[in-house]
Amino acid sequence: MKKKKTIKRFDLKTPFNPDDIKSLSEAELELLSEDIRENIIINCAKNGGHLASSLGATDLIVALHHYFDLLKDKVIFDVGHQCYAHKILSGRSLDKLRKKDGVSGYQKRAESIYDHYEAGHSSTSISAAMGMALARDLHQEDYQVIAVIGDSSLSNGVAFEALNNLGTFKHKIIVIINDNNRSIGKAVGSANNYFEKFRLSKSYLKLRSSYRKVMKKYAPTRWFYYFSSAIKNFFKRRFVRKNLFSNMGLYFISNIDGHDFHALQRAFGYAANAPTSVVIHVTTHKGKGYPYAEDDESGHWHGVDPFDIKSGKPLAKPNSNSISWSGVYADLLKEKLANDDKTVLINPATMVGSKIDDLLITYPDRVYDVGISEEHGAIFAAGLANNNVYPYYSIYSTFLQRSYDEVLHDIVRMDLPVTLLIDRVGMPEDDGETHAGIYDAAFLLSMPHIAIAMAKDQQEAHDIFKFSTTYKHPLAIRYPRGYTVKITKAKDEPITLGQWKVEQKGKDIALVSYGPVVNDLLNKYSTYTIVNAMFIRPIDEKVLKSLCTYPYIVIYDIYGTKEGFASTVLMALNELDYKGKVKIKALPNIFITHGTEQEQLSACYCTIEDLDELIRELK
Ligand SMILES: Cc1ncc(C[n+]2csc(CCOP(=O)(O)OP(=O)(O)O)c2C)c(N)n1
Repeated sequence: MKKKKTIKRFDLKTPFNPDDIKSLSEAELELLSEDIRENIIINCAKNGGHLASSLGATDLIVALHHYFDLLKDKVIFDVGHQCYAHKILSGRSLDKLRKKDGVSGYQKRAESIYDHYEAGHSSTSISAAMGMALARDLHQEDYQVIAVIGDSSLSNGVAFEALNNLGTFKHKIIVIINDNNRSIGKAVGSANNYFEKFRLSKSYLKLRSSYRKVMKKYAPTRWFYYFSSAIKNFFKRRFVRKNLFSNMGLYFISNIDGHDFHALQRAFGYAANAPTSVVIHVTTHKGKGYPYAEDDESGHWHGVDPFDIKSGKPLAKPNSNSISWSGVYADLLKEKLANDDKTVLINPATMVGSKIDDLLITYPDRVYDVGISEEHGAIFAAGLANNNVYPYYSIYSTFLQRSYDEVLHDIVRMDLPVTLLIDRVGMPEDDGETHAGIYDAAFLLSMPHIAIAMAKDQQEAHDIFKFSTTYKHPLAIRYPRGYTVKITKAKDEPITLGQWKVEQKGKDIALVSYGPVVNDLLNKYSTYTIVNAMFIRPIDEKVLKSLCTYPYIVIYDIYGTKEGFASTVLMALNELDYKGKVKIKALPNIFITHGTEQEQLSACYCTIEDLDELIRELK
């Protein structure tokens, strides 16, 4: 009797050997995928991370590792947040995912020879793949370059610019569109509607997965399954309609079920052997394998903090005495939208993180999620302001980097009353290098006259926001991740442009800082003067002048690089001909690897203890 082959499970507690995947059967690949998903769930529950995207892309990544030689062939994952299975298959452990000394949450060249490019910001993969393909051909080398990009990342301008070039580009790449019909939350815009034509529905994917399982179980049905698939594909290729991609001159393969290894391998086969660039449209189910994430419409499971696997509840207990900074500004926006029917709010694809997604439903005509379109969002705001509607542009500090030119060229140059609400200022924490919120202050300060403010607590946030409602010029309001003490009701304490506050009067040393860390300084030091520079620009010259009698002035900034606020104050003191000694503890202009806020501040020599040491050395 023929011995039945027993299929093994995969012990992913020890590093996976990348070569082992090559000999696996389709049934074994399915089991491997299941085991990888389980490992991803366990490690995201422990460390937090981009759970839903990574679960949805697991089968696709397993198929890529099985078909291609990913040491030689170079795969670029757009953003990189979905590549956890790739990390596991290239022998890495997620045990300390996004923790100090653990693996990063994105592709990272220093981490593995299987990571050929890096990202964190979206929509760069096609351009990068094209550059790498041209370099390959100039070097007369032979390998595939593959860009894996999500449907929402594809809707960004950078990706479209790349596709526009790709149509006439002679150097072959493979683009895989991982279409799960989701962004962080709901996918938006007409590009998303366009994919609807090709998309396989969730229920169809589920049904097809069960059908596939049943049909593949026995030899005769297995044979019928493959035969009928081949006939279907033959006709599909002949009768598929002209579409955006084929009109651009690209070879387009659509309707691939991203959880069907057989279909994926066939599509990869066509693409690998095609003489020109190929775009493969793959439908996947975001969150696959974890029911809460599978059914998630809100975007909660896109990126999560540590949670209990069984209940899906976050491990951190809510604290009724505190409120997140995003929540503080979301509440202020809520009030403003309710009381002023000319207020418009714009956000590029981070509504969930900034806690303003519910406003989309309440004010569909005045609240816009423009998708991953940071440049467009800024100019859209400029257009509104130019026609006397004063918008709020809510955006993460790190993604504002994408809008640099639009803020400078459109908003600031025309002196338009747009208020930037800059979320996630400061240390990038788990996300690391690509997501630091520390560069915006310096680059905004390089532009003429845009006012920049940051509150130390909820009351001040209220005051600064109120100020924004009457200020008729460009204004940037910055706020960090994390939480602040919740107040029941803010008082109306009007502030003026450029106002600083002397929070505490002392002697010998004047400490100048801003933002929530001012509270820590007040807790730590009772004998020094502490100045809260609520406006990073314009600076309060009157207060600064009054500090010139001190022998020492110490500038402390943990929310921006030293080229920003610290340099501005230093130059102002120079103009005032200050005769004392100035010391600066501000963030160095570096890239900061993932870890906790404290670990990162420590790596920047910018903790309160570092400040304390500097102060002790002064005396
Ligand atoms: C330039 C930029 N803007 C915003 C983000 C935040 N972000 C990370 S993933 C993501 C959604 C990506 O959706 P999609 O490409 O469809 O991939 P999925 O997670 O659904 O697999 C967003 C908006 C980013 N990384 N880069």
